[in-house]
Amino acid sequence: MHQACNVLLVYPRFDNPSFWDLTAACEVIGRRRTNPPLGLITVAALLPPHWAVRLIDRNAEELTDSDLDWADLVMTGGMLPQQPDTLRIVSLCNARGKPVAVGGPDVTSSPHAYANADIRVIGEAEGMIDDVVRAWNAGTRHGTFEAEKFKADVTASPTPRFDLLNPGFYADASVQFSRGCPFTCEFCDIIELYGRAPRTKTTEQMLGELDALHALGHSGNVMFVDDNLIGNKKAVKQFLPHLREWQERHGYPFTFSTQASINLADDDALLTLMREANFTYVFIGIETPDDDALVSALKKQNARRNLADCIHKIYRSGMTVAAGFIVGFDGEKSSLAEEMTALIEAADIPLCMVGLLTALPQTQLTRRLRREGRLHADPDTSLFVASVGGDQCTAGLNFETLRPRQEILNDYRTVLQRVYEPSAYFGRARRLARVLVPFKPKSTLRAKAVINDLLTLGRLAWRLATRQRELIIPFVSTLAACLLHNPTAIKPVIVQMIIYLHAGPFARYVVGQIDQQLAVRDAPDSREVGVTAPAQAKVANVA
Ligand code: B12
Ligand code: SF4
Repeated sequence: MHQACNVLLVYPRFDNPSFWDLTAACEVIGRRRTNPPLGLITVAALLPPHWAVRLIDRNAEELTDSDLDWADLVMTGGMLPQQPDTLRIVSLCNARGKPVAVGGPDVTSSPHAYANADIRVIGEAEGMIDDVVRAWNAGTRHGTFEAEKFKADVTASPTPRFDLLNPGFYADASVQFSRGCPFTCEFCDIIELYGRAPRTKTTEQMLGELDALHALGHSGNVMFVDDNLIGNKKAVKQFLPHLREWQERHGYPFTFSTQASINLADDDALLTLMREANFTYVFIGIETPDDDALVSALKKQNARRNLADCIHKIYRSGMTVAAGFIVGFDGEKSSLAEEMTALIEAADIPLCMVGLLTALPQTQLTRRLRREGRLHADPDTSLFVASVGGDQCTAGLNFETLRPRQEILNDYRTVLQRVYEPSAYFGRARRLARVLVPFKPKSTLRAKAVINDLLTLGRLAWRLATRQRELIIPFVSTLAACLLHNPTAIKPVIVQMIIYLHAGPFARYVVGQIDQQLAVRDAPDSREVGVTAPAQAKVANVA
């Protein structure tokens, strides 16, 4: 029997401020969030077609009583920093007697945290959601459904329900080509959640997803949310020529961004294919310049190579690089702050996400630290977010460190302070402007895009004039240098500058939080462990 069901998908709020919010940058471009909830809209596409589905993204809009009244079933869940709000939504539903199902990466890593949800879905939804629907239709309102690990057939994943999104909310659209990564980095939860054998969608599927976005009127940036787009090089090399043809056929409506491992720089053919498909931005996990630390963290692919040269090679193929760095690895030397700052400067990377090493639930790192008796609270059994805050900037190092903790915290604050000094950040943006060789496809001029760019420039000028005047000189001088030396790089360089509106003040906020941690530890009665209390304070108008 075809039972109807009203499903309300709710994407929980991120409570703590983060480098990744890019709040001020989103405001300037007139959007509310960087990315849409691709997991939930994928789940929506897997539900029976006659079920009515609505989506509320709590990061962009309010969840009201009437939304909840409409629903027969609420489905929610997300990533680790969303755990507190997911639990809030569960409580809200429990209080109203409204059945609630949870799923997504954090439910998969920490199912014990979600014991109050009526239905728990652990793992990837493809191939498993049918069981949930069957049970629902049979009248079951409680249960835990667990997918076999890494077995979901992504070639059977339907086009996500992009139509459920309010396009005005998001800076980027998102698609996903592959799940999983072949490397073994000890701290990484990707390989635990999605496996080490990357599973890829077909070319037809991907082009179908782009057709759907295009038909909905989307233009601008599309993020390939793969953790490592080049995890299966053979598959991506087969796909990219088709992506280029699609772009040519449609007048290059999209730029693309993604995440990749550093060995991208070793492959000229791959760089060319990405350039011609119009990839303009890539995030790379560099982590640390310290070879010993890289080896101890099992990130050997980054060790014993000239990392700055690799990044410059990527710039020459037209892609801007943002990078992740981690402080606090075992084996790290006391010269870390100097070396990390020097690498960031030599590689001319403006946007660097620098965090403290965190033992995440269900990772090799957590298992090793547990064996060594070094965990402060076990992330696999405790309420991890409650114990560390779920934020890897101010509340990392949730274990006994090998180097003295103060030394690590001092190094961390030194790196953040130096690389986010306006003169340092804008200096790197100016050097980037000289070396970047952007791809200039013969794209169709779109009135909507031009109007959006003009509005962005207007909002930027207004913000600088009214709220961040100290940045007027760095902005204007960087713009002038770019126009003088390499006007083709103007757009990516402006983007880097807009990002600073959030990243600069946020870095200063983190430095303040670390100073507080250091002050507590330096106090005569401070305990040796446990100064990992989450920074509960909000970044009140950081900008
Ligand atoms: C894009 C992305 C982001 C975007 C934002 C995305 C968004 N919508 O808001 C940005 C770049 C901002 C971001 C930031 C962060 N992210 Co992030 N992110 C991703 C990434 C790369 C892709 C997410 C995605 O769209 N996946 C595609 C969908 C289809 O997969 P999925 O979400 O897993 O959904 C499937 C299943 O989980 C399930 N499912 C999902 N939801 C639900 C709900 C229900 C009810 C059901 C039944 C099933 C279900 O069905 C789907 C189909 O199988 C993932 C990694 C990954 N491969 O997924 C990390 C990931 C989710 N991020 C993660 C983390 C930790 C972060 C950060 C904290 C960064 C950091 N490392 O410090 C920040 C936090 C930001 C903040 N503001 O506080 C972790 C989460 C770990 C965890 N255990 O929860 C992941 C897994 C990777 C990682 N290790 O970095 N992220
Ligand atoms: S390269 Fe990135 S995604 Fe792959 S295992 Fe290492 S940290 Fe995880």
